[in-house]
Amino acid sequence: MSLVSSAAVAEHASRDSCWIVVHGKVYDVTDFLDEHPGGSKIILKYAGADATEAYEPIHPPNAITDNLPTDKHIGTVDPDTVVKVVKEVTEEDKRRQALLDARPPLDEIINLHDFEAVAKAVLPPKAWAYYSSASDDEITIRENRAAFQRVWFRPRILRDVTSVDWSTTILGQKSSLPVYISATALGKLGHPDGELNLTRAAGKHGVIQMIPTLASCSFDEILDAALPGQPLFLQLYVNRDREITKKYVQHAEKRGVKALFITVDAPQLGRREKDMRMKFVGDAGAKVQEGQKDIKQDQGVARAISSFIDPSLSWKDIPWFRSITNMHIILKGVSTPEDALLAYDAGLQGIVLSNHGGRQLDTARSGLENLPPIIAALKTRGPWPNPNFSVFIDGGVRRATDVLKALAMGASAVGIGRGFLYAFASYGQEGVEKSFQILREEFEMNLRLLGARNLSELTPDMVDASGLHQHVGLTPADNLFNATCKLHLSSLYPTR
Ligand code: PPY
Repeated sequence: MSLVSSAAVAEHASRDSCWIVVHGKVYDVTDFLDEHPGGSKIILKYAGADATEAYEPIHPPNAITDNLPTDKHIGTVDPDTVVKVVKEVTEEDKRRQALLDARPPLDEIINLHDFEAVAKAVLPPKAWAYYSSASDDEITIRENRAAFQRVWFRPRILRDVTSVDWSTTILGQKSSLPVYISATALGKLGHPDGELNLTRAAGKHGVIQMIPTLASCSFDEILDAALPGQPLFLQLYVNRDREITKKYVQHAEKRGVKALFITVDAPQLGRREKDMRMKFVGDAGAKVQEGQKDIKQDQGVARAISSFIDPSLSWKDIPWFRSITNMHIILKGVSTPEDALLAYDAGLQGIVLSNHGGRQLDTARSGLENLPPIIAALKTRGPWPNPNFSVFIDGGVRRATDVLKALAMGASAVGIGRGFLYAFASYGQEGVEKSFQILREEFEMNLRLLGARNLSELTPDMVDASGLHQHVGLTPADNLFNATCKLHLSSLYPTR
């Protein structure tokens, strides 16, 4: 590859000829401008210059090389011509650093809610908006927490709970917790190591990570960070170009991924208004060019990059997925007994009762509320639990008690997305490890208090879910969070 001087790159700083530098390589993106899922405006902001810093958090490293024909790979920037700009430390940088410095020490973090409070304080506003946002009026995201509060325990006593064991098997893979790390996208918005924080912590503690299609790290970087034999699952957004999906899925299987979770609740992305208001792609200062076709401005980071997802996906595609992989196939985002039975009858290996963390159809019911009718429907096909079909739930899970309720009601395991995301956004890998430690302690204590020595001793009669479908009345306030985390936070960070 030829060496290109910075001055030569700078000559291509317009819509008619647009070169950018990413990771020291020069690319001609002129013909790609209108195809960029995030719109042309954001690329033009960096026309003739280095775009690495903006590119990094929202693209895997290979996105540009995979999408741009090789004749558009111009060369390598001549390092001798790069003017080393001492990056100006802005007021915002200083403010963030002060917030990071003021984080409570990890041993003061005592539950998963605490990570959320710290993440809210330390994350750049755009990252917080993207991660925390949910659709429309954010009713479903609140309902996900509220639903757990409508299920009450019926603990049993005098059962010799000296030793208790909360380990399990998820889709044939050993797991130290009845919890897996659910997929959340764009990890580098929250921490420079992105999803690798999760991979490393999960490997060390015997927890299974579901890799997101839209990770900031590349799929192979994540696999390379895993320990030999570390079980991993893959979340799949199905591409309009099925060949891309086929290659991706088969590559994952070759690298040893054990299960494919196909996202089925996002034919179009929900309106996450907090994210949209951040105008992620239409940043102030972008060079607005004459005749620019840019319909993708001001819509938030998620909507900006979601156009590759195929809304035509249907039940007819299931046999095709079966034909391209031997991995377990699970549908992520099921809400009704009707669809649960269709998935079962299609020969799939499981479903996730999920509303996408409240980010898709607002006022959709919680996974927990959908669990009893779905288990009842599946029981018409044979005894439950069924070793060949798993039912997972996710959404709003922050406590071992949440997990134990779902397991008692028939779930096979439970996914946590934001809980672990906030742990690494605030403290990196150590934060994730701490979150596992917190959950372990909660499982140990709550299994004892419930009178179950292991997960197979959790039975439906250990919960009273009779109020689960009662939607009347106000959503209960998250009292503990309000009373402790927020107050604690406001004393630490009076400006937030
Ligand atoms: C989400 O944000 O809810 C996602 O599932 C990830 C995502 C990110 C960007 C585009 C589409 C989906």
